[in-house]
Amino acid sequence: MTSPDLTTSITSHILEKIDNFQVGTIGIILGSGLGEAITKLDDAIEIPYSEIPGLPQSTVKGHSGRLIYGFMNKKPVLVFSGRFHLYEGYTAAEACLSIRIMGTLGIKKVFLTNAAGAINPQFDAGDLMLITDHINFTGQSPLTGHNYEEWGLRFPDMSKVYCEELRNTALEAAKAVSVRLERGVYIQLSGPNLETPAETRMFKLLGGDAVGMSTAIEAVTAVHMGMKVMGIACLTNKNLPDCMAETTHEGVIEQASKSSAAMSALIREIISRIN
Ligand code: 6GU
Repeated sequence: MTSPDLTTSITSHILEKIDNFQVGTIGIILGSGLGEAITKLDDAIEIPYSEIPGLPQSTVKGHSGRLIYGFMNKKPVLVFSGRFHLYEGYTAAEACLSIRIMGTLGIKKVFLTNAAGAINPQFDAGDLMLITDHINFTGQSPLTGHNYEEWGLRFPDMSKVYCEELRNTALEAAKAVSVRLERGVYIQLSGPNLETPAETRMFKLLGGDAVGMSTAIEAVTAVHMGMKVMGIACLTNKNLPDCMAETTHEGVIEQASKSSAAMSALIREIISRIN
């Protein structure tokens, strides 16, 4: 169970190790295979998840499980390298604990990244996709159960989940660093199995451009806490219902890792443009 008491106890452990934690810190969650996307932070402090009591350990290969605080172009960032997924058995609320921690620390802007399958046939493996909106197809909400008023409203609005200003900044930044950045709707599934051709066809009909196993519930949690959200999917494979290629976790990680440099350049440029 997550609660303000639990997150406050976790953040006090974190703040013991990060004594210069600054107001205005940007929060970042790195998805599968993207652990290398943020390596060179100035004055970096690294804390393995295993050293933070109360934090679940991420069990997936390609997720290194550490918290990194440091500076990028003099701007403070807190990076969760490794996330918690529904398919590991966590509840939706537990899977979003990183967001609750960020909110409790006073973080107001969060960048969510992930590895996703492209279902828009115009998109290529290796492209990055700015998330314009999402469909939470997991059947679960991270807000199920008691609502803590100090966190947010019982019935939060979801009409503007992905901050328009951050999206515009991302598009300008992508141009500046010559990174191809598609735009589209991300569908979150619970996983861990990938999709059948019939499911992929359905998700296309529903208006999806990419599918994955994270992010939407985190975005919901962040909006619940009043944070501004940006999402970037790294498209690791094409999911075409009428010529289905096999997708392997190893292939996903390999492609995400190849796209880490572009993701890193883009995030750095976005951060340099944020006041
Ligand atoms: Cl094709 N599907 C899902 N659900 N998640 C993925 C993926 C596909 N590719 C990377 N992550």
